Amino acid sequence: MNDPPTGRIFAALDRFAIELPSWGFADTGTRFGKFLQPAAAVTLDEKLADAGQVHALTGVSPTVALHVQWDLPNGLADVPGVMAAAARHGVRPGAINPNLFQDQDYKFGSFGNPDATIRRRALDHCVESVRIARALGSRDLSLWFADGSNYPGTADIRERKRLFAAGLAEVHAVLDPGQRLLIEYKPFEPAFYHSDIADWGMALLLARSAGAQARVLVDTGHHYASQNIEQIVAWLLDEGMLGGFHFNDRRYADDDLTLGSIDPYQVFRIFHEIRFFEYQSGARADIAFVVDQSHNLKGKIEAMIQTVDMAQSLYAKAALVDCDRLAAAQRSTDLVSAERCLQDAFATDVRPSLAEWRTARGLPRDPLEALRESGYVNRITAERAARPRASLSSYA
Ligand code: RM4
Ligand code: MN
Ligand code: MN
Repeated sequence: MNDPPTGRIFAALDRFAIELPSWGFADTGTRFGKFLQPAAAVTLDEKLADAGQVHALTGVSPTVALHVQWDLPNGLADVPGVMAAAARHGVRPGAINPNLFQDQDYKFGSFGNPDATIRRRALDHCVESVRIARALGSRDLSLWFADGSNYPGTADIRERKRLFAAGLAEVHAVLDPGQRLLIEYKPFEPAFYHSDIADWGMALLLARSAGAQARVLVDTGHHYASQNIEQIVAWLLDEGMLGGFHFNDRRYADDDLTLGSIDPYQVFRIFHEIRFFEYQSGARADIAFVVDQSHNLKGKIEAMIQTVDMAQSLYAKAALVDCDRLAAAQRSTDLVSAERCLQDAFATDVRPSLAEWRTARGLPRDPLEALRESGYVNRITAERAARPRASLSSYA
């Protein structure tokens, strides 16, 4: 095979960015427990410092998604501190995630709760989160709901659907013109009988009814095992309703493993659908790429650099699909040629070009190696092991 076209790879990498989740640097775990890491971030300053480290070494992760309850427990009052910490660590606040699932009040749901007082509380929290996003200069309010029920007959599914539609419209009404409402879906967990926003169709209907600035967010881990995620992506693109991703990999359920660790071809196929859409429409898809992972066993900063590196490689591979050839092969139903367009691109080793791109941009050729050589993890391990952990109370 010929050498990969460097120009195409560089052009793709120049426009690629991926947002990191603040909670990806904290101790998170499974429902059976957490394995604590001495280097894990506890404070927001530590989370932003670690994210800043990933961005300094990769150059493509300038923003950090924040969870209001975990990162801004005092709400708007925490905004100046967050801004100062972000600036100190060379990153910016990204998507703002209200927390509508941890408080005891939310036992029977938030927007779908039969109790109007609790629904009000959830709505007020979202409205405050929009204000926080505005004050931080963040564009996206990213909503995930744990709402649902565990047993047949225990919830009025249609009534809850209407409550969700009303609640989302109310939140949408307080957005600034440039802001967006991203609606994430998930088929099960923590609810095990019905989830109020269980799939992309439900999220799409709710986004449509909420208002013009609402979009669907696809978390790659939030599908049944054999579901065709790239088809969902293609449909949402065609409807102008794809707002963003939460990237992670999985083998069984919502495993939150490192992107591409189980099935890199899946991620490649998603990127390909986006690139093919852009090729055919001539428009740039306005999509937020965000990581949503929980590294229970791996070192968190290393895992995050692996993720960014994997995302860049797969995005670069997707840019190598010869779209002219592919479109012609599809039109003439030359199945094997069409399929090979994808397979050839996926099989191309883009690592040398990626290393070259990094050198050309003044970044380390191998960010993981650079992290190990920097001594950063050793330093924070010593520093953080020395501080009291009593304040570690929230999930992340
Ligand atoms: C959910 C979902 C959300 C994330 C929470 C913590 O499964 O993926 O995006 O914020 O977990
Ligand atoms: Mn998610
Ligand atoms: Mn999830």
